[in-house]
Amino acid sequence: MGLAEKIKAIEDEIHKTQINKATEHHIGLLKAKIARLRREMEENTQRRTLATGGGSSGFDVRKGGDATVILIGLPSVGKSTLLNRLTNAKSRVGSYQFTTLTAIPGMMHYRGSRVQVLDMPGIIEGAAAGKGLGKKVLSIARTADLILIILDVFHPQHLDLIKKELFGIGIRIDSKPPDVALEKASSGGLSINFLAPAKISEKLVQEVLLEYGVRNCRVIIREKDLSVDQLIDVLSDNRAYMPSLTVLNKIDLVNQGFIREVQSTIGNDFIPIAADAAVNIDALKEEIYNKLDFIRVYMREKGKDTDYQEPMIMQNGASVEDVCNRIHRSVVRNFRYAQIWGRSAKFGGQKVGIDHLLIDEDVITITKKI
Ligand SMILES: Nc1nc2c(ncn2[C@@H]2O[C@H](COP(=O)(O)OP(=O)(O)OP(=O)(O)O)[C@@H](O)[C@H]2O)c(=O)[nH]1
Ligand SMILES: [Mg+2]
Repeated sequence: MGLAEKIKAIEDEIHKTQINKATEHHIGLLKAKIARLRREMEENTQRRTLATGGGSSGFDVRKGGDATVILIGLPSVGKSTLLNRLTNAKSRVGSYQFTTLTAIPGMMHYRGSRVQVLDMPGIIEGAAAGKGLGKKVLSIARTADLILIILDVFHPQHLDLIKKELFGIGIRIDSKPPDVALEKASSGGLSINFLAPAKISEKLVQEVLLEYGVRNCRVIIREKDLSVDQLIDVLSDNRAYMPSLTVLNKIDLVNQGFIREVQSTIGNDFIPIAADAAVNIDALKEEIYNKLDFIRVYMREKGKDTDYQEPMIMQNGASVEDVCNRIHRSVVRNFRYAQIWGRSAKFGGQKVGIDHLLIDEDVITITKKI
């Protein structure tokens, strides 16, 4: 039996099994088996592509800007129209499906930041399993900093489908990696420590670990209500955790009442826009900017005025070291101290070390060793 058939057989078994307390354990284990077989199948395909010299497995996009945002949605929802509104790009717009066939980049300039926006071909149900260009689209989505889910005002229910496809390719939107630490060892067996109540028994944790070939390991579970799916995510180590925004396009075709109706049916926050007529585009830019959690850092060269024209755009949580690395690799090596003016400093001109964390609109001077 091939891998695909094995997976199918286990999936069938899960479908046939009623979910209750008595079968929970069994189903958990079957899920782990499927996840492991899928990974094996992925690895085989990758090996085969390499062996046959089978070109690149994705679109050729060079990353640029301070962050990358990707537009994901079904065909004809208005992704290309939106790209053209947000950036200076000119992606082809068509009244028929699958107008866009590759990744088209554009640069959005907003509040001093440069955000790369990627227009993508539309995805359809089964994308994660390889339908259409789905796999290529979704694998680029994994490398983005933010996913914009674009919905057509008349098909808001597609949100579930898109979420399912993203999930299927290993993307976990709007969630953090489960707090589970694995300290692998060469002997000593498995020791499992629950530091929070979980939905999964110690025995199931053990069996899932064994399914993944982990025999000697100290496991520390801090995640509250850890499920078997989350444990599988931890063990699969190819999951991408990233934020998302949902956009409802073509609102020019409906009235306010209709939009409120959508709000109550999809139970998800969204930003209503009309890409074509440029309605609410600035509000969307603002949301994108906020979601990317940028901070602006102004450079002041020793003895000179602060450069307020071109702030350095960093992600929230950036340290002085990150700023140094943005300037040049050699800066860290020659770093002596930095001086800060702004909210992260106790007083203007405070001397700080390389680990100091910056806050939006800080001014910084870096002093190097001579
Ligand atoms: N009424 C209305 N039509 C829109 C809006 N935005 C886009 N359209 C139309 O919707 C159709 C599809 O637009 P595209 O931007 O090509 O859609 P897409 O999502 O890029 O489509 P694919 O590349 O095929 O996946 C075109 O006829 C657009 O003119 C909008 O805000 N309102
Ligand atoms: Mg398009």
